[in-house]
Amino acid sequence: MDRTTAPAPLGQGENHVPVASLNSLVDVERYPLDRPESASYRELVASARAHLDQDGLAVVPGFVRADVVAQMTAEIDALADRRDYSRNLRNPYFVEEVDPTLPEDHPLRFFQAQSNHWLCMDRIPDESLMYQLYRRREILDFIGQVLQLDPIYFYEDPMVAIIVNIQLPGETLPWHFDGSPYATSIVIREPERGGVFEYVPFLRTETDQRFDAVKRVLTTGEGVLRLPGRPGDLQIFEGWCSMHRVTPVEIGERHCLILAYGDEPGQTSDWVSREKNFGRLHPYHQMLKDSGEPGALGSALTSKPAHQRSEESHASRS
Ligand SMILES: O=C(O)CCC(=O)C(=O)O
Ligand SMILES: [Fe+2]
Repeated sequence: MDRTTAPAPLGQGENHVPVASLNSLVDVERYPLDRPESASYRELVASARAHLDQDGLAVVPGFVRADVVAQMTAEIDALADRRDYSRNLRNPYFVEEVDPTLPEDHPLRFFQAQSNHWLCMDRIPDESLMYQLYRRREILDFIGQVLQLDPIYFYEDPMVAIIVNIQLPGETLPWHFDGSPYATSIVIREPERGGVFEYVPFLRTETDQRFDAVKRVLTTGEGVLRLPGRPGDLQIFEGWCSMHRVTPVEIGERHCLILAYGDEPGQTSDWVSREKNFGRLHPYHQMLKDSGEPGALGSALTSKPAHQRSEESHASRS
């Protein structure tokens, strides 16, 4: 079922009653998301926050129940013909026009082949467990607590509020910084070989792009960490300051569900980047385009979005 109306507001959960219970998705004995007042909930949040601050990455292992992960895999497979394909040459900053006087080995001139498939939200039915999980208020609140985003909102973009990164053999998302401060994801399927998430935590800061350090990562692999993506783990990641990639899948498929949130109600994304990434527009983005909204290709070279530019402990690290 496609969402074809524009702008397809999600609303912020007040009137929306998800069908799948929290405990059917997440084992609440292990992760007490239903008891935010409990000491164990506060410990869970504090531990995830500490990992995010120290390592740039918090992992909640086995967050999604194994049988739900299996059903999500089936959902993704059933929607195989609704995937969008994306293929580009890109540098780590998603900047297309680069000053030709920069040295040849400057990271801005480091263009890499990217190819993958996306399953966008407007192709994902409301009834799917992926959408139901996204819309659980307790999960939204938990992520808001870890990110210290209070209030936190569902993202309102009809294509990317949730999205699945699907990598088939040979497909890769090369080294990049995200344009948004944090990324929240759940690996649903791991390939048999390849498709490894690699990252360098806190590689740049808000005041220093650290191009020399970025260049060393790109050319020598200095400081690269690898994260074994276990299906069902929830990952909360500092994608703006930590460069990362997903290496080419060699055998099998990698499916990763990406969940987006906002610090304000009603946030959507730019139509230009949607067209560039997916080769098509949702009617909502088409409406923006037709109405003369200028749009601009998102760039991860701009400063970190304002709501995260606070007293973060790592901001002064280099
Ligand atoms: O699939 C993943 O684990 C990460 C995807 C990613 O880095 C992105 O969409 O920016
Ligand atoms: Fe990313």
